[in-house]
Amino acid sequence: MKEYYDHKLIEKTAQTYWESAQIYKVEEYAKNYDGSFKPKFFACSMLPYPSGKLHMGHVRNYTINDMMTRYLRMQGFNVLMPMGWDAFGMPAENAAIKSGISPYEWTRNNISYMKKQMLAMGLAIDWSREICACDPNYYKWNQWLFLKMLEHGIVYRDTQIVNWDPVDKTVLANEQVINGCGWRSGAIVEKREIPGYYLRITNYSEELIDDLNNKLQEWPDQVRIMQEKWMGKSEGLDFAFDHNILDEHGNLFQNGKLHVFTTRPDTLMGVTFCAISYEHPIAKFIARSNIEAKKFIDQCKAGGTKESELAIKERLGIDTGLVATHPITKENIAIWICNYVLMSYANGSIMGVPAHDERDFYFAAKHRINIKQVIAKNGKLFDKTQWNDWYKDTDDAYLVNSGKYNGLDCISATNEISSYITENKIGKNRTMWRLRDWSVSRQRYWGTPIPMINCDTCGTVPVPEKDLPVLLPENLIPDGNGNPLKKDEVFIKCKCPKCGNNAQRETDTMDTFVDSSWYFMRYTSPDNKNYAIDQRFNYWMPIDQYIGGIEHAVLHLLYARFWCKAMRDMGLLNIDEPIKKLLCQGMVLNHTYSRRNNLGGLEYFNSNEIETCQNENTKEIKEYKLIKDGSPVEYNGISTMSKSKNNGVDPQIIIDKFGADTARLFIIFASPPEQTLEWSEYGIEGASRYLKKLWKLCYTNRDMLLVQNKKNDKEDAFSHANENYKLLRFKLYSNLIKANHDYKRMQYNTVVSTSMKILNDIENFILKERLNNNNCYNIALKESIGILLRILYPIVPHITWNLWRHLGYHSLMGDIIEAKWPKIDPNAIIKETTRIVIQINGKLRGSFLAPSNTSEKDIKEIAIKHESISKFINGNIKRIVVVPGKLVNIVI
Ligand code: ANZ
Ligand code: ZN
Repeated sequence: MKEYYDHKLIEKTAQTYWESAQIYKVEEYAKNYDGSFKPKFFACSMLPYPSGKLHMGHVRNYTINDMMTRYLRMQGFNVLMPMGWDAFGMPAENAAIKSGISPYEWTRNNISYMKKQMLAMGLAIDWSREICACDPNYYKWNQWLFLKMLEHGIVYRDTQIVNWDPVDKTVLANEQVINGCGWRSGAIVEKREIPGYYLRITNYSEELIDDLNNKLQEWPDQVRIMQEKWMGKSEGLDFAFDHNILDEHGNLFQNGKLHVFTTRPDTLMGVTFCAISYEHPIAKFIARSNIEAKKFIDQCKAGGTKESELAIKERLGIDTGLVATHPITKENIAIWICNYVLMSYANGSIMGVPAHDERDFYFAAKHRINIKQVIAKNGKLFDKTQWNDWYKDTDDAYLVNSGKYNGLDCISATNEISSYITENKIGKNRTMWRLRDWSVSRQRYWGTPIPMINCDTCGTVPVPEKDLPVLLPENLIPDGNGNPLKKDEVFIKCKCPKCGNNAQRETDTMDTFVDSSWYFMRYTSPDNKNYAIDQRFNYWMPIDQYIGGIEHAVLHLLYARFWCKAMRDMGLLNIDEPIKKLLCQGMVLNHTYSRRNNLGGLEYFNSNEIETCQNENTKEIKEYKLIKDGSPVEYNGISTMSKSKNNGVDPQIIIDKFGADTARLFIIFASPPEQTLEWSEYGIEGASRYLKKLWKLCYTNRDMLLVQNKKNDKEDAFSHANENYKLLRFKLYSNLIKANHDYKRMQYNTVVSTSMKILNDIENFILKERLNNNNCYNIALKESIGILLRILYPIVPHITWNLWRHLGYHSLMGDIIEAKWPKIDPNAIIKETTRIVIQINGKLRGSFLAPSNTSEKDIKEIAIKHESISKFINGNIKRIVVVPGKLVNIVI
């Protein structure tokens, strides 16, 4: 055992052993010594994208997961902590464009570096189950599942609208469109309609919402609310305005019906215009003959069409000059083309109620369309020149200017108007969803090839199951000019499985969210060559604890839920939800510094480039300077660690300098898992000091700790137990109770503070008792350090694993990972002894310790014989008064 804490040696020794003993490999149906089955626990982190190296967010995520895994394992669970790589996706293609390395090579290099880092962190990962999305053994099953879904009608083909860069002749992802222009070419991006594949997630809308509330009670509310909003269920009325607009063949558009959806049927009498999307068939038709309309539509096309983009846009529109008939009043209602009506929602056309819908209000005000109040509230005055939020309220409101509906409250009016509409077959009640089917085709190279073949005679034909996987060529290097698969003859050329003629392979690949929708299932059966998942799935799934960032609250976590339900319905598995409990760890924050450069842009600096200048007297920070040039920079407060703010801390530097245990201890101690974590150099040093102190204490007392206590030594110790010994045990077990409680509720940061208290208590005990160097002392040290090491082990596994061995615990209780979690000694936490004060004629003369249940008679006897008072009494005692558990007063 080395005298000083040599983190490099300690961590290397532990990791080498763990690897050689395969200590984290888990098998299904693991048993206890008595033959009973251990309960299983599947603890999983969201798999990382192999971007190059681990960042602090990863380190935090996996440390929390690792701590949970180790703790539960000591609690007797059979715990699976797997890891994988979300290895397909755009950054690899971008890196290829920039540096000419193939996405395959770039990804593989990154994975091997990041895996090394994870090993250096000492994570308890079962690497035998490692999954990599770009490995054919994995994506083969993406393809297989895709084909199954096609068979079951969950996959279908339809047109999709994509961003088309006319210069680069390529489809762009949304994030490659910057201000409406291509990121590389700068050309104005066009919308194009091309065929693509969709997954029918909307078939599951109801179940996805219901289960959110019924089955996912252990998910954070925030995530459940975000998913619910995203799915956007709304109940309303779908009905039509009649019109007689003819198309080029002289037929009525949509049978003379302009369908609209409203959640406010009670406002029907307040309609003063109708509006259609610029993508609506009537709008497109008008554009052929109406130059103004065409100009307006082109203008809409150029801008973004995402809902979030539309929300911040000015309400623009153009009057078509056409009209439709109000279903109740039979008035003519003007039809406008508006930029805020979405083609992708409901019917792509709306009834405009400017008095009670804020968007319609601003639109009408701008275009001088009549604003007709139909909802009123007592004591409120309606002002047409200004929007007021009460205009949209339904509580305590009633109808006005609405003919026979006047005076009704909003609910009754909604019911009556809806009944009129449905009874007269003008429309129906309808539930509308914001959720769209999932478009999974990507016009990119680095993804799972969609297993379809396009044949001139037979159309689209699925690749036969026996021909899977459709291998993705690994040697291509994208140059930014379209999908390289399109130019790869070897890939494209194939025979049609139906007619045998020459055909072409589909070059679109799958959205990478497909990979992440079920990878965690594959962890259960990673080596099965014949099935995506096997019976081992039933043992491990569902995930008991999933850990990851809140940024995945919607897409990933919704798709994963859908995927599981779709597999269930295809008879592949029998659970409804894949994830029982979810934890979203907080972000890691750090200080940010910046300065404007010559070009006027902001330049950010890392804290290790900054020097702080303090006022000599007050010690207050006066200014921040860039070390390099000595000129001042501005301090911008703390914000999320990110590349763009240059405020990241490289975990590798911390590991090299202080060791993984220090990094882990700091991360766990700095804040509870769900909260944000503020990075602190000072905190890191504190964590390192604590570990050094622990090492030193164990080193100094190693001889004592190595003594093999015999059973009668322990009995002996109890009979000689003094006050300090009992106090130490009392505190030790009280702290153990607290640590247990905090472990269970995942309040990991306070487990660390409890461990710090325990170490202090041990140090204090040593100071007081060192000279009494007896059996009692040895036993106390051995017991308390043994417990401390186990409490700390899940957090700092390397140092504790080493100490456990060096101090001989190993030979008594086995490897620390298999060691039983310490049990509470109920005797230790009873306050056994009390201090009794001795008074003579009411004056304090001494005290002594006695067992709490000592009888009055015994207390009197001890008091009389006590050395500190014999000199006062000389045998003439008049009376003795005992207050049990507190004092003895001797009257002389
Ligand atoms: C008249 C009205 C009056 C409306 C009123 C609201 C308030 P949610 O709740 O999100 O489902 N709408 C319908 N289809 C639309 C489309 N394709 N693009 C843009 N807006 C559309 O929204 C339903 C409401 O959004 C509908 O109810 C409709 O405006 C509008 F005081 O009809 B409402
Ligand atoms: Zn064919």
